[in-house]
Amino acid sequence: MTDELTPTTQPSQVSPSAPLNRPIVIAANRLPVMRDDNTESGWTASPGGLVRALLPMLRSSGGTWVGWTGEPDDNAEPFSVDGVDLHPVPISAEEVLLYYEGVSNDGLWPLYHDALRESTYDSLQWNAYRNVNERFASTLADIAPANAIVWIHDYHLQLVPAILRRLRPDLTIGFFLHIPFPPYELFSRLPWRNEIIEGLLGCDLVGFQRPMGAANFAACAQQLLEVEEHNGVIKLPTHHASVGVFPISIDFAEVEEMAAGRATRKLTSQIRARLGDPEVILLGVDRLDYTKGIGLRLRAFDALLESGEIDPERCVMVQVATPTREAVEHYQDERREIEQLVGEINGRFSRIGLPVIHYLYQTLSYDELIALYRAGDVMLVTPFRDGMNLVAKEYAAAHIDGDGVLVLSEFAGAADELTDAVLVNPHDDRALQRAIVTAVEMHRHERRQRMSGLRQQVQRMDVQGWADRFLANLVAPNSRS
Ligand code: ADQ
Repeated sequence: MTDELTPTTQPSQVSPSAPLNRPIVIAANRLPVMRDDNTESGWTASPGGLVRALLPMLRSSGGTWVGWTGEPDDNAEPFSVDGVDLHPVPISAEEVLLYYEGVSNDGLWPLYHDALRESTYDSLQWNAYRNVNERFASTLADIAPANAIVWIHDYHLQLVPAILRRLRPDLTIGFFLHIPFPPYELFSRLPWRNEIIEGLLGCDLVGFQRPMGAANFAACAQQLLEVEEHNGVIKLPTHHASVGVFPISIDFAEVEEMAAGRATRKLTSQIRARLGDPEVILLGVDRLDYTKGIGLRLRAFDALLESGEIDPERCVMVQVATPTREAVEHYQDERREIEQLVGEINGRFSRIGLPVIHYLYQTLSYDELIALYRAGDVMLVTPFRDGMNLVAKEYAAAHIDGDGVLVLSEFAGAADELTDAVLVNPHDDRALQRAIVTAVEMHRHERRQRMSGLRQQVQRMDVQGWADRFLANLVAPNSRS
């Protein structure tokens, strides 16, 4: 069945068109802002490439972003930040538990990531998910101007497209899934599998990070709803739903500019000095999520210290783990396991004043992060499964010195594009250890050659290009009925 999917298995090719001249409304679980008492509105734009790519577009199209403020029971009125209109959708404290922590982060997240942890399926939670999706859809139906483009983001809002199409058939509706879409064998476990596929098929265009996600979705739609897919288009009685591949990226120019700044250079040398000026700094930067394979890389480092293949007097590891989803039990377990591992390894291989692993359970500022990337000689990105992984791309963009080695899991979406990384199957412990040694020992000439390839790729396919390509495909005639 997936053989018919060849046309959707490459990143979509419709080139970015002229400005769309149509209002755009974005919907995502979270609004792109954080509370900030130092500003007049009390809000400031959140950092991150996605926000930076989409906000200017909203500003120029007079569009709006619809989402939750992040605070339970917040009935905030619509407001503006930096010339962009923001429309809050209220979510109650109970819905945070059921829709957000429950279905989204304890049900869909593990299932969509290879079922790495047991998912919770609970009909009470599902009712809350449906209610919140209905609320988003009716808010969008109320505020979207006639013939607007609505672009919905991620796994929290998979029912919104179909509900919205029923309410407002004049709209052009797109959806982008930031995480993987699982194969039928896993997806079919979901008690609400048909409802989700029906929800997504309400779109004119459904976008995925990798060809496999697009193929899995089309296969699930064919199996579960008996629809026909040809050349990436599913013909439905009401409209045509297209399926495409749009690998997300970062704002390359911005990261490069930050990396080149004097303050960053100073911070980078301070970091190296504080780490004891080691020959090699190995770096990991992730949300503390069980999908990211933090434990795998710590165990690989441990084995290499034990065997003597890595010398603790030459190499140190820095692992930054951002606190995330702390109310969900799987995340509490993961944190305990990682912190125990760090303690055990440091206990055996550190010297007074010189730990072999520097572990931070913190959210850093973007400037600090870029300085850290610059300081890192070897970046370890070893997820079991990841939609894309922007850290891998940020690391390459930050290395304006043209040096540095990226060790990258084949199971991150970024592996499709970043073929100059040292690609590895992180489930294979010996292969992961070998990849780390290869990176540490790599000759300067090869490091520079590979880094140049990585940087060219990320520069060529940046986040603005991603957004332009998605929108150009969304309004292209072949994606509409
Ligand atoms: P995430 O799972 O959050 O995103 P990722 O793509 O790596 O994963 O993005 C993380 C972002 O958080 C990066 O931009 C990074 O700079 C930032 N970050 C990480 N640690 C930080 C820290 N300690 N302090 C401050 N910032 C930190 C989901 C999917 C990914 C997909 C993205 C975008 O799971 O696969 O790449 O969406 O589609």
